[in-house]
Amino acid sequence: MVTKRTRLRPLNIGIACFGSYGGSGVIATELGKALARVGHRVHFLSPQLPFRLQQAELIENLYYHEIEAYSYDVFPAPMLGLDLASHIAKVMRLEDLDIVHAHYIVPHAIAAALGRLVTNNTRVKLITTVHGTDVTLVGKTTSFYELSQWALEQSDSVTAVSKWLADHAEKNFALENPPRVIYNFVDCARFRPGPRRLPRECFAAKEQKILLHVSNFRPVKRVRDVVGTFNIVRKSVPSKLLLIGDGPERPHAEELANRLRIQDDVRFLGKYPNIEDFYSLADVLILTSEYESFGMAALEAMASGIPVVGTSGSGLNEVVRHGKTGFLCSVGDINAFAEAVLTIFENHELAASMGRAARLRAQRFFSERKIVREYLALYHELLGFYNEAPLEQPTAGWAID
Ligand code: GMT
Repeated sequence: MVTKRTRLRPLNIGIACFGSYGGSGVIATELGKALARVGHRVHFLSPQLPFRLQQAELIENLYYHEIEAYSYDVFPAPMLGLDLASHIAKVMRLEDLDIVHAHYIVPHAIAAALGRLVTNNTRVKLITTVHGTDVTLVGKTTSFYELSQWALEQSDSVTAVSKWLADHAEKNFALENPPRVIYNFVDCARFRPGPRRLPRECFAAKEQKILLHVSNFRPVKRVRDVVGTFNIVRKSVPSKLLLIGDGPERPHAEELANRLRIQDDVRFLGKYPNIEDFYSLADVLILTSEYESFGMAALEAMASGIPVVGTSGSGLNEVVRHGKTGFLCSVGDINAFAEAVLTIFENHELAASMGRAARLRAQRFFSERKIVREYLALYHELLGFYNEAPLEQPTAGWAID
């Protein structure tokens, strides 16, 4: 097929994403910032200023469109998705968008598809990146299934953050074509091994190891397994558990720590924006999730040179290499998690070599430069700006164990 050649020019890109804490919003924001830095005009559409934008340097080509949910007495609840669709339509028209990139199906991909429908604009291309529970949970509910499936069908391209998630999306929504896998990325300059950026003595004694957990404390994260694992670990190696983030499971995890009488060695530190500071202190990151489509915390830890102990059987298998950059254990098996953590804590050489391998893997497969280029190649391909062969799909074997 011969594709019309069009001279490359800066693109006008709309990004619809969540602004609060969470991996999908982080990736969307970092992608937008990276695109703006190389000259594209990027319009964020979100109800809250994405938190990674709050910390951003001023970038000339970045715009933020706040989506305010209109409320009216007879509305039973605000209808944010509709406000978003309307704003997307407006920005599409006024800013002459080339691309609308929705991160997470509900409500972003649905609103983007609706926005394009009302503008009757067939030139603008819609890309949906599925991130996780939009496929495995929310999009499957009767509330959202039909609209989610429709939004994916309307998208000119659907991408998934892992092969595992691409398979689930294809199956759950009976997609004609499997989503293209474009992995998440990390800024390897920000997340890097190196000098401690916080005083370690404030968190642990000299002889103690530090086990770190980072999440949004939702049930899928199984944070109580983190506490249960630590309870076993600390009996063999003096250590502290630091937990960063907040969410509905936090009180249950705190209660468990109290019940096990280990609360003095477990610190719940809440939300913290400069998370790289904590990776610079940690000896191991632990993620005990029921599943992760990807696991951003694992990648950030790896880039920081920290081995990861996580669960096997989902997207983490594509991020962490079992036995090389950490260990993967069955969901819920806290004895296996503890053994894995202790193996790393007790073997300095192994810990160091895993940390080095983790850093190299993050740089090689998940660097910002590599992945942003993959997204840009996709944009160009959809707009007919390229007539080169599309980038190859990663196949089992290069990022997947
Ligand atoms: O899908 C979610 O639960 C929310 C989402 C988020 O915004 O944090 O998390 C998912 O997307 C992240 C970014 O792509 C992934 O790193 C997480 O693994 C994924 N969460 C799950 O699959 C549970």
